Amino acid sequence: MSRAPAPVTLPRERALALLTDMLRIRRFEERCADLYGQQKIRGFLHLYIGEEAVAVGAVRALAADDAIVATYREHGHALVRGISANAIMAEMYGKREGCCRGRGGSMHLFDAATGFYGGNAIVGGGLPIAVGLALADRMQDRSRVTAVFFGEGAIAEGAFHESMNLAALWRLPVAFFCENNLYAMGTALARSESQTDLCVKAAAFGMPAVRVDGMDVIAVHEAAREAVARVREGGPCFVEFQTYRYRAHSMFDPDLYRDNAEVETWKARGPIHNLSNRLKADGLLTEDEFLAIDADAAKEVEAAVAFAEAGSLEPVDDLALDVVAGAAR
Ligand SMILES: Cc1ncc(C[n+]2csc(CCOP(=O)(O)OP(=O)(O)O)c2C)c(N)n1
Repeated sequence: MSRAPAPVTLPRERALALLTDMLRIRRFEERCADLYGQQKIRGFLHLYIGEEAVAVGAVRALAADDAIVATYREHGHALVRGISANAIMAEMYGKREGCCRGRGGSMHLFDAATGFYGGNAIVGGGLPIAVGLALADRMQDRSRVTAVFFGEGAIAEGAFHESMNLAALWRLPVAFFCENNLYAMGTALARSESQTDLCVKAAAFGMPAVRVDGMDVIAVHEAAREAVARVREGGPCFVEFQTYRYRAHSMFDPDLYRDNAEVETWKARGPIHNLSNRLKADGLLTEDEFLAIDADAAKEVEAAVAFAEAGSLEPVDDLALDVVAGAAR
C-alpha cells in the first residue's frame, strides 16, 4: 500500500513541533560533522542527515513510556525521545557527563530512564532485543509498545527473520520500523536482495505492512500513529519508510557508489523544506518564524558543545569499573 504526500493536516502547533525536532537533529549532526573534523569526536560517526522525518514522525507517534531500540545512526531518535542534547554531545566526546558516562559513544547511546534501549552497532542486533523487551512486557503485564528502528540492510540478517517470526507467532507489541535509505554501506538493495519489496517480507510472517514516504514527516507521523495503535491493540506491524541519507555511510566512506544526481534528486525532496514550504504555503509559518526556530536549535547545540567541552574524562583508575572477568563456576 502506498501513500500520497499528505497536506498539512495536523494542527499548527503539532506541525511546528515536528519541524523544530527535525531542525534540532539537523543542527546537532552538522555540528557533529565539524567536531569530527576537529577530532573532538572520534571513532565511528554515522549521520542521519536527510532521514530526520522518520525519527521525528515515528518517535512522536509513541507514548512517552513506550520503548525504543535503534541502530548506530540513532542520535536523532535519542534527541527526540528526550535525552538531552548535553548528555548526547558529552557522550559523543567520551566524557563522564554523557548518557553512558562516555563509555558508549556515538553508536551506543542508551538511557533506561527515557526507555531508550540503544544504539546498537550490530546490523539487525536491535531486533531480538526489541522482541525480548516486548515479551518481558507481556509476561509482566505492562501495556507498552516497543518500536525498533533498523535499516533495510538488516533484512538480510537471520535475526530479522527470527524476530519477525516470534513477534508474529506470539503477537508481541513490536512496531518494526524499517528505514530504507536504499544502501547498506555501499551495497544497493537490489544487489543483495532477490525480493526488493520489503512489505512482501512482512507478509511472509502474516504481519500487516505499509510503505510510507519517509521524506514527508506528516505522512510518517500519521502512518506511525496508525501502526502504533494497531500494535497496542493486536500485535506486531511492519512499516517501511522510504528515505535517503545525504551524507556518506560514515565518516570513513568515500561515497563512490552513487551519482551526485541521485543525491541531488533526493535533496530536492528534503524533509525540512518539504514541511516548512507547505506550512508557509498554508499561511502557518513565516520566514522569520522559521529562522527563529532554526536559531534556537543552533543555540541548543552550541550549549551542548560547551557542556561537553567542560566535561571530564574518566580517570584511568576507573578503567576496570563495570568490567566483569573471571572463569564461570
Ligand atoms: C552483523 C553485522 N554485519 C556487518 C556490519 C558492518 N556494517 C555496518 S553498517 C552496515 C550497513 C547496514 O545498512 P542498513 O542496515 O541499511 O542501515 P544504514 O546504515 O543504511 O542506516 C554494515 C554492513 C555490522 N555492523 N554488523
